[in-house]
Amino acid sequence: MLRDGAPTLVLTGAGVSAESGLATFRGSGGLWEGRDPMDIATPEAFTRDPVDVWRFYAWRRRQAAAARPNPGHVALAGLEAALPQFVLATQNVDGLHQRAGSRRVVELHGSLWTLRCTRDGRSSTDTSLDFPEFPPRCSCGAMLRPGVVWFGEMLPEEAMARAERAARTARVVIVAGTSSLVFPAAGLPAIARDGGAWIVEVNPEVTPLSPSASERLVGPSGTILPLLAAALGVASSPSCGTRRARSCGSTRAPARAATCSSGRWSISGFRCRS
Ligand code: BJW
Repeated sequence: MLRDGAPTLVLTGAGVSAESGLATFRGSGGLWEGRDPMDIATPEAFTRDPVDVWRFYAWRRRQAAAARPNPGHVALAGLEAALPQFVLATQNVDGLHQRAGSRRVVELHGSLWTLRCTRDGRSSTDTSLDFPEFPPRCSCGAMLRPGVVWFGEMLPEEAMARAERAARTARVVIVAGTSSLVFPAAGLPAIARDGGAWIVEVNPEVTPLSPSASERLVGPSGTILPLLAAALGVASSPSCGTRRARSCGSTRAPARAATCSSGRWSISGFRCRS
């Protein structure tokens, strides 16, 4: 289907950035291990202690800035260049997809690199790593907040609408590096499945999506996604992550796919379950 240029939606989560050295949210070594996420990722927490919340996000910004896109990010940028109808919806806020060369990125949970005025709601891009004070202030004097989506907040309307549209029209959905626990993002594959799409999950662990996935590619996305791209003739060398990826993402390479027992392809070396 991918070789035929079928409309494709990719949904990514924190696991895709794990091999760039960024911690995931849940599981062992998770970002909030030992600390309840609800302590930090809620508007209530920000109201209660904006300085604490801001110190956490300032640390996240420094981590993300120091990280490099990994071969999984680069492979997805290559797929975008190769597929005419391709949408990448990410729950990640780190900006690594864009730094790998992806252009059609829908940021469902906002961005670490956007700040929002708590008075008038206006957003601006800001990449600074040091703030003169916590919380940082807007020019109007009001507090700025991180431009991310916290629990209990609505997702950006346009981003969600684009992702839902892509889910309704997709024939292939690749769900990579997400625990599929957080809604409404976790509901996108079901929308696509109801429309008859083929759902491929890329994850070393079982998730709530696993039983209903059409195919499971069990392993790290930094290995599997480049093989998937290579199977389509799109190379994504690990070194691409440190360069502008659009040029290297579009290089042709020999395919390395084998046929799976389910009648579809699988990637040699990885388990394929349907
Ligand atoms: C690898 C790997 C490798 C590791 N390769 N893989 C329906 C039912 C129940 C509840 C709700 C519902 N609808 C809405 C809700 C409430 C809530 C929700 O979903 N709660 C659940 C916890 C149950 N949702 C919301 O509040 C959302 N808002 C909303 O719906 O508004 C309307 C509404 C409000 C209230 C009630 C009803 C409706 C907003 C959600 C915002 C999420 N925000 C966060 C923080 C963003 C800012 C920040 O980054 O700080 O987003 S929480 C956090 O979780 C972050 C992530 O984007 C998100 C998802 O996590 P993700 O990416 O899946 O990471 P992990 O760590 O969970 O998983 C990593 C995975 O990678 C694992 O599976 C590993 O195995 C794997 N992995 N290494 C591949 N190398």
